[in-house]
Amino acid sequence: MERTLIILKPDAVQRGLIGPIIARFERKGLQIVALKLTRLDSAVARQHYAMHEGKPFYDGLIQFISSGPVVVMVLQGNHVIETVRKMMGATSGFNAEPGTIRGDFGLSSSFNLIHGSDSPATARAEIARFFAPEELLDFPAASWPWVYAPGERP
Ligand code: IDP
Ligand code: MG
Repeated sequence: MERTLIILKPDAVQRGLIGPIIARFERKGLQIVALKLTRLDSAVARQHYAMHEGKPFYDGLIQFISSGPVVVMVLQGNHVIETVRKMMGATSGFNAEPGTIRGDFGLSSSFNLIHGSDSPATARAEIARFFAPEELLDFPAASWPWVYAPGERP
């Protein structure tokens, strides 16, 4: 099964949106296989957002993502990377469709609540950045027989 790395950014934590956001993923049928509250120092933040270095919003982004506690977690499920990206919505809360996390909870293009990996290769690198292998729990979810039809089941 596919895995993806999620960060609930400092605005989500400070606004009390950890529960409502995680609830959406649980209701969808996705499985949490790793989870922690932590804080990104600026070295980790720079590594995580290295692809945006040089862009006008880069310094503000590093400042923002390291400005307070974040929740990092790994979600698992069939097609989880694309599923989560759809659930997140467009980068800016103003543009994001209602029904998405960013569309329902935010208005900003920088304080946009959540990060989700954008490809399998990125997900592998990002998961390894935040979790040691033994922190990833491999267990059959009790919901699987009802979330997935027999042919789709892990
Ligand atoms: P994504 O999070 O939807 O994948 P990216 O383009 O990868 O969006 O940008 C990474 C993060 O950088 C965004 O989530 C947002 O916090 C910030 N960001 C992106 N574009 C802008 C912008 O135009 N102004 C301010 N911040 C931005
Ligand atoms: Mg991105």
